[in-house]
Amino acid sequence: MLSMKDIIRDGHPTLRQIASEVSIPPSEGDQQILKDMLEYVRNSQSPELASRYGLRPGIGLAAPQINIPKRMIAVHVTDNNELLSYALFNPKIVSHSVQRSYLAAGEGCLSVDESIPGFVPRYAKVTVKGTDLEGKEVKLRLKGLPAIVFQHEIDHLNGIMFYDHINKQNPFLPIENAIAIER
Ligand code: K2U
Ligand code: NI
Repeated sequence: MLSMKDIIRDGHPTLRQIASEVSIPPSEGDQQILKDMLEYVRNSQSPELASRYGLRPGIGLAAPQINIPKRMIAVHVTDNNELLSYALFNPKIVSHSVQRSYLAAGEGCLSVDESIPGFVPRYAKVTVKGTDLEGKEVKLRLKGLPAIVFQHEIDHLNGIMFYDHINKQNPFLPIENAIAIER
């Protein structure tokens, strides 16, 4: 079972690497890693397990965060009472809206211990393609918080941290033509 000791922190070079494509069909080893990542995200949202194992709650996790520079992400998020739970190999944003969105409360990251305030501009809608644990191609059309989570996680595969997107001069500068999303 993954825990916080497996999660590398800001400053570790792996977080700034471009992660490598996973060969498909995925190996048993890669499948196990991705299953463990999804299990972490699920466990972290259980107050009992989170406190018992000292897990910081997360709604997503990318393999570089556990020092594995491979293109694998896990997302487990409830939005408007709908649960989206995905473990994907080689996720890719294949199209996106012009319109932007952002979390009104800003973003955090399991690999960043301190809070870094500011608006993080994201695409309001994205279409993501990837391969699931069974090796099947999936295509997801996402908006709202799920769209933000997937962009946050796919950024991790490209060595991008959420705070890279924050306006340095004015972190809370209103983002034009953007939807503010309350968590
Ligand atoms: O990748 C990660 O570090 C997990 C991130 C995912 C995330 C952060 C901000 C916005 C979207 C995704 C977080 O630690 S998950 C914590 C969290 C929980 C609920 C809402 C937002 C962030
Ligand atoms: Ni993160």
